[in-house]
Amino acid sequence: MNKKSIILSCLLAFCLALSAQNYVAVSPGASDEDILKAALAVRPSERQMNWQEMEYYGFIHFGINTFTGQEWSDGTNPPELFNPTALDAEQWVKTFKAAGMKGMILTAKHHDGFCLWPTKTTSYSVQKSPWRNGQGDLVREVADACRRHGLKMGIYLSPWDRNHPTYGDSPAYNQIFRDQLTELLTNYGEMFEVWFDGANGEGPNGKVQQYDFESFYTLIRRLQPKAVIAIMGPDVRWVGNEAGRGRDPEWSALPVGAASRRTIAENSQQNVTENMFVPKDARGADLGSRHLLKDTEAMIWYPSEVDTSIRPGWFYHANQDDKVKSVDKLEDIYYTSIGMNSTLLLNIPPDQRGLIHDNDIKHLLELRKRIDNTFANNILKSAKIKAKSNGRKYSANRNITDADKLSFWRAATTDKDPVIEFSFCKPTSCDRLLLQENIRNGQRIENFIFEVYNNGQWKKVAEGKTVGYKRILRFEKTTFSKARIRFTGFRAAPEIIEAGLYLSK
Ligand code: FUL
Repeated sequence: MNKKSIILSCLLAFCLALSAQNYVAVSPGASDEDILKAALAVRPSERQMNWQEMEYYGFIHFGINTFTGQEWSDGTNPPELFNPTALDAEQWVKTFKAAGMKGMILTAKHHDGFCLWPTKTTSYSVQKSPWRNGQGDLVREVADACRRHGLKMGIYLSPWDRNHPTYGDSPAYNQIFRDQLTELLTNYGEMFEVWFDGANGEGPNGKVQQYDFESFYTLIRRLQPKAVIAIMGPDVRWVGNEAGRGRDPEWSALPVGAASRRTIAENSQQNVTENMFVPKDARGADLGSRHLLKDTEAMIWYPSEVDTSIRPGWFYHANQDDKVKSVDKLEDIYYTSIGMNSTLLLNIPPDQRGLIHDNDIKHLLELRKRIDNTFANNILKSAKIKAKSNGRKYSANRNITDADKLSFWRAATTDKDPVIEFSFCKPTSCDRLLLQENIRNGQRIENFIFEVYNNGQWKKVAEGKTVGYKRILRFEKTTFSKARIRFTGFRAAPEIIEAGLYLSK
């Protein structure tokens, strides 16, 4: 790009950021066409965009359960049990960095109510534990290590609290929860994500707490305007299962009902002993295709996050040391999350020493190696690229292989069958297609087909529905000297920011 187009692109991005709207109202009785306009008008906010670009980050589940072998404890375990012998947050952060992750989300408080920082809101915390003679602050240690190594930090704070005496007395507990948020969001530097779990296993005779979520959101926006609020929150959607799988189609532009807290809570895991990492409905479900938009009051930008654990449990259990997910399985998860228009939040639970186990580290590093090797060489860089049509000033050519977030190809608005064609001087092999849509201008693509030309004819190799921020298709290794992508369904002229063909290693 020359100087002038760089300045223009920056200006454009600035204007878009100012006008980005992640909520677009639809008037009652609106026509299909008007609803579609709203679906196209909805855009990621700047904080959603920054979060989406992180792609891969990790969870740390660590707390009182680490020392009792439990997944959900009821808040009665004595705090004295919390006693890691060699805790080293640096080791966690270095492992995440080496794995290629961009951030770390720490369970500051899980459902049992045990707080990993010396909070003023309860005595059920590290202060009452022997760890660092009751002087420890794990949130501080993680925050410091993250800053030192350039990893972003996020906080998981469970709304469900099985220890706090005020839980169930709605106004009193809401104030406690706001106080906890205030402590976490003012004393530890910048946070990129606040994670609110929808799980609650109180059962029919349990306590009923009416959470004042709106007040939690207002507080977070004030204290940490850059942080996204996930799951029981307006910015980031739980993909709907804990098995590491996104959908096809995976729409980020969705009818507002997708953010209903009631539905999220109802679908959240209710009983950890059963079906924990078993895929539920997410695979087949479709949340945002055209026929599902009817009667919506508004469209929202609500992108998906895939959360899953590297082990069978969220917390560490020594008897799961040989059950760390295989590198093949983790690689598969990479493709069904990051490769399916979602971010990946992979849980790595430290052990009772307070260290990440060697088995987990080995698989994480091996995964990174595979991904890095596979995506090191974009074969398209040596191709001649030609689009059937180009929107004014948006030619396919180098724009889609230049790794520039702002330069892109757009098909002409009149083109009913947009195609980008690639030709190579010699036969070339690949088994991965990567596409990134210019989501700053909304999510548009509904269907696409990848074809190669051999023996005088075009043959379909793979196809997908949505693209969104990033889509990766896997297929059998195929050799060709000409290939093309046909966009067979779209809501407005497709815009591609990056495209790549790769051969897996
Ligand atoms: C679930 C919780 O119940 C699990 O224990 C874990 O924290 C997971 C990330 O979310 O809803």
